Amino acid sequence: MTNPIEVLVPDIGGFKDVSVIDVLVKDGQQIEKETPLITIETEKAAMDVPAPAAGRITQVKLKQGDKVSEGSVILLIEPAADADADADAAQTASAAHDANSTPAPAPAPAPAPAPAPAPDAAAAAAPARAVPGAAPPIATRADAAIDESAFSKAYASPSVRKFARELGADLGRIKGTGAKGRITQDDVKALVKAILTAPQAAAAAASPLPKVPVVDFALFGAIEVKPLSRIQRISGARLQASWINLPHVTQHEEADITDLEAARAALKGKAAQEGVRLTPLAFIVKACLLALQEFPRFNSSLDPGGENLIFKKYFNIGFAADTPNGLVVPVIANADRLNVYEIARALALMSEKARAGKLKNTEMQGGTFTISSLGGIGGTGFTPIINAPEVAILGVSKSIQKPVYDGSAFVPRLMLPMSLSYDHRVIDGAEAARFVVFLAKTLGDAKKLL
Ligand code: CAO
Repeated sequence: MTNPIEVLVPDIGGFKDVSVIDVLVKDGQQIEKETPLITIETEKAAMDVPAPAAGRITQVKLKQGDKVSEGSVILLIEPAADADADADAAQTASAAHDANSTPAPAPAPAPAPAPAPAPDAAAAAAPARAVPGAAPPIATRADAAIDESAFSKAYASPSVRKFARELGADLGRIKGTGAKGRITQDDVKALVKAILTAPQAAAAAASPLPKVPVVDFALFGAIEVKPLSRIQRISGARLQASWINLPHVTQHEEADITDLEAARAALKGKAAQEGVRLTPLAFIVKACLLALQEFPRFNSSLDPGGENLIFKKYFNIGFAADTPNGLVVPVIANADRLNVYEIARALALMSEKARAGKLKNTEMQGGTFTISSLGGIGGTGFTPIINAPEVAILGVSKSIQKPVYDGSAFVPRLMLPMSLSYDHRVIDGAEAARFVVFLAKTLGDAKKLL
């Protein structure tokens, strides 16, 4: 018998201050090697941390709700006599890992008890493999499609959260049937069953995507590898999901904003005195709101089964904001209740917060239609990707003076290029054309927007 040793949180892929959602053992308990000790929940996955050796737990150092990072002490254990070698290996390798040196040789880790992880889970689990024998393999379960913010807010017990993680079920999509709306295990099962029996899921399972070739770029010259930012990783997965799942069509149109710009120029100075930066985008948001009210289908979403259209009676406008950490989409809630000055104020306030990384999750949720404006930068047109489950997005490019024939002569007019991408399952081409024509007409009539 040896002195108690500390069992530490192993490398968890760089995540810090991760929540302990379950403590699975207690003081005095005899455990086997690989017995799950705690469950931690990163934004990507729930993971069980298993015991590095068999023995008797002398003191559990963590409780549910604690935050941990790599190296946090989980518990003290008196290793069983025949487990000393494992325990020594675990300790030695932990120390070696802390010092960033090569890990001590140790027996190859036992295979992870969990099913083969999804790609995201594989990334989270990779560091554990990089230190053979140092930390025992971690069972990870993840689902890239989970809305982490909604998941974390869902009203459910730790065991139900764990169960949902195991199945890759998004708690944020479940309406609890338990006491006070608490989500039960049966609710999670019902969601999974609904997804599995949906026709789309069957189709998706039957047609895995072909893979892009893997190239070792270093064979051809010098390279430098930099990690994507957290925002880029999250938005990248969502953009890809939208691109793959929604049949996109982009409808282009130009709006004559000569008169609107004249009106804006006249109002800009006074607005600035009141602290409002009146950019073209505020008027474009206003025009979109009028168009959405005229064409409610553009403010709808398909239900997950793809059989019903959900018309939203509120108008929350998201706008793409370029930030040093990547693309974010702040949402102006109930924008239809605001005048153009209030919209301009909201745009300025939220883009400033976005760039400072201070947007709350709630300020990026609930959007019903998105605008991506690259007009301040340039370009003549692009193909914006729909912010699914929304069904349309307006891309705006830089306005430019163009010669427009007025029936007798070419006259200079300020033209604003617009690119409307829409989900062709929900919106027909003719309706999309009507939408952009309406939008262009509205933007041509400044009085309608003030
Ligand atoms: N045509 C010509 N000029 C335009 C214009 C347009 N369509 N839109 C804006 N401008 C002008 C503005 O008037 C402003 O000029 P002044 O300072 O002289 O008034 C200047 O361009 C810069 O505007 P801005 O970008 O600061 O403000 P905005 O309200 O137009 O946009 C925001 C705010 C947050 C949308 C923008 O800053 C941004 O981040 N754009 C990038 C969005 C993006 O990355 N989209 C791609 C997403 S991937 O699909």
